[in-house]
Amino acid sequence: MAEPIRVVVTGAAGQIAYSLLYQLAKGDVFGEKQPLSLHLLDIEPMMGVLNGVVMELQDCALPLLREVIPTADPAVGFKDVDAAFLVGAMPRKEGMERKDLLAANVKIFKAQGQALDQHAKKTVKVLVVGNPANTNSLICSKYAPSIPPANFSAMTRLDQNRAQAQIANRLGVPVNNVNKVTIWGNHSSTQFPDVANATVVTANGETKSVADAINDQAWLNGDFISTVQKRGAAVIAARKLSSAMSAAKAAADHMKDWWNGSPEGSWVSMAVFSDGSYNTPAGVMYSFPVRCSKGQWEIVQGLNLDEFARGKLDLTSKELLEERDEALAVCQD
Ligand code: NAX
Repeated sequence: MAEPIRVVVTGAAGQIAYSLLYQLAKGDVFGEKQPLSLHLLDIEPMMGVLNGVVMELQDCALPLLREVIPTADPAVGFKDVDAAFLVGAMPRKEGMERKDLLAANVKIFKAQGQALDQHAKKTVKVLVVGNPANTNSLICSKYAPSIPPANFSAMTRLDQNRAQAQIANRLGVPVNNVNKVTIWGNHSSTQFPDVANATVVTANGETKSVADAINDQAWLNGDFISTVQKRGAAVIAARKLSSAMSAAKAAADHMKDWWNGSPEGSWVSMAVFSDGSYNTPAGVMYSFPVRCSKGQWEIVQGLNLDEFARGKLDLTSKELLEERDEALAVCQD
């Protein structure tokens, strides 16, 4: 059997981590033959709660789980890690805009970037979930200069999964019949869920474009987009808590595809450093359609963007540039 890998989850006493840790420990992400040590990082006042999570992980009796290290010390949490799920942050409350969160959370990600730089493996793959995820990831990378920028990403997979599910439900097909759904830009209400290139295997086994199968462009350009954009807020309004089970599943999906390769013949959405592709601002963490192979991602090139799409991409670019400038100002304070 392979040597154990080290995986850190921050915010390990929180609600997303509670769903994520089980998926990691049972092999859903790194494979059923890959043993692992879990590093659980949270803040000092949460150590009692975290101890309960450790007990439950033990009680799951999972053969791949070789070691659990609960800690409030980033030097211990990030020591020699191969993969990092940066979930810990202040969650958005009902009525709170993402911008309100930025100042508080960016400082956490600056400190965690510095700790990753000092203590993690240089090959570590970092997935930022804590909001504002794209900008937190950018700041984290900036303060971890010894780790390649391509090793940092932020999560828009929940948005992709939400979009895929909306299309699948409307067409009455299983969700994995829907392929090539793209989330562009920021994980926020300016994101652009785009199905212009998406395909679906219909109930009678035919492969069609989603646009032809749905045959309702007004819905695709209207309610579909706003439902996906506002889904997080809708879950908060209903549950009085932000998405957790679905967020954890999406984090697992994201890392699994990055680590093992994305599905053949399709692509996935990940926020990664923009290289200016599709006239997006180089240097911000922008969600693109990507293909992953051998642990590397590559932006899918050559997709056509009509005027409607162009406007949406530019809008989310503008927000990401504003967030970047605000975050850099906070970090210099
Ligand atoms: P919880 O409040 O349940 O858990 C957060 C945990 O982070 C707490 O245990 C807290 O003590 C810990 N924490 C705070 N500061 C920390 C630090 N400096 N180091 C380590 N741990 C720290 O929130 P939860 O529902 O788990 O959400 C976590 C984050 O995910 C939030 O920022 C939330 O907004 C974000 N989300 C991102 C999503 C995405 O698609 N990118 C979707 C779901 C979610 O809203």
